Amino acid sequence: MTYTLPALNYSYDALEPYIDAKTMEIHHTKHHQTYIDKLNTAIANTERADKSLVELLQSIDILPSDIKAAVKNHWWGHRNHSFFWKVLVPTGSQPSAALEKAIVASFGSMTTFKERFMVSALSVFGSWWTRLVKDRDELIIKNTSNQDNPLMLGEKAILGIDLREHAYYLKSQNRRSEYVENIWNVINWAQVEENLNSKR
Ligand code: MN3
Repeated sequence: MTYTLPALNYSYDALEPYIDAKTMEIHHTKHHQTYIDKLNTAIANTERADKSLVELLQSIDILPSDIKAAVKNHWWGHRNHSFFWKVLVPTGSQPSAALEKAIVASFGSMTTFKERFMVSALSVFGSWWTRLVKDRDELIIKNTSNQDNPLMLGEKAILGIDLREHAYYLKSQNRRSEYVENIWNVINWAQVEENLNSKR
């Protein structure tokens, strides 16, 4: 099969003023599209080309070594971005009482959770994603590099924020903290809760 760019559930300008329309358009149509194009190129003319995304991942260890790294990076690049678009929503979403309770149980308060998320987002040089992750019965904050995903370690991401400069540079330039502070206004908490309660 050939992978295609998933449509967003909102327009490029829907997250203004917190994330600008130009950034959303370039991030979606250029950066995300490039992962898909490179994934399609990597699997073209292999017997894996007809596999679904999940089947492809499950069989990654038996892929020919010359395409394994490309499939891994671009498959996760595609999946991580698809996940990211869904945890964003035009302003107004609030965490439910149940979700807030789960976050407070692990962090003490929503304020502490956001403070620790910010520290994590700012602390690791070259970090590409900061995530809220379910690890057994606990929620933790975790940074990963490249397009690595906590699922590789058996953990489940329930909220992930893209920290590469292309996610915020047009609006915030070097001010990553401004981007992270702004993003709380457009988090889709209903989706985060769905992720928390999903099987994987
Ligand atoms: Mn990105």
